[in-house]
Amino acid sequence: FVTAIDHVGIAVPDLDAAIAFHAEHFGLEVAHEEVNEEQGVREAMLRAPGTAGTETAIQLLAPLREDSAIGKFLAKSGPGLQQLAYRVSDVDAAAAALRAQGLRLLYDEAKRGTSDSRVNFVHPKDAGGVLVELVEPAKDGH
Ligand code: V0V
Repeated sequence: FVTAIDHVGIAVPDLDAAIAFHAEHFGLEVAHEEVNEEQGVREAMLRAPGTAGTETAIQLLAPLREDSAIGKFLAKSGPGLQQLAYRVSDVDAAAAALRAQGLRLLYDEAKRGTSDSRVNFVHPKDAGGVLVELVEPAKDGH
């Protein structure tokens, strides 16, 4: 049910500084920026120049609060890779299939992700130490 690698997420203490770093050294461009209050993040999606918008993105995640997922991750592990996100066509079906295989999903119901996508996560302890996100993009093509 995975149709693509949607993005790789990096926890950063300062979003603007991280955007500038990736632009200066790697030439990545900001395709999208938003605040997700529920997740406690300010985030940016970066892409290589000239790519159409469906290729794998780099997601920079900065905490809005110390007690958020990213705030806790930074306190414990410092800046670095925080998640791997698989694109799926139906996040509810994907979550149900993985639950049936004995993996723990973090949410009973999908939550709102970037650009009105619907997301759920596999617990990192059930996925080889990797926080795996499942992303169902919004139907209007965001
Ligand atoms: C924690 N652990 C990780 C981890 N975070 N391992 C790999 N990758 C990570 N990102 C390890 C941690 O070191 C512990 O290992 C163990 O898992 C349990 O951690 P914990 O301290 O009990 O739990 P917390 O409080 O650190 O929470 C971990 C979880 C939390 C994964 C439950 O981060 C969470 O709810 N994440 C999902 C939401 C999220 O990440 N939101 C921000 C991105 P030891 O020490 O016991 O061995 S928002 C987003 O991506 C959006 C909006 C989007 O893409 O659309």
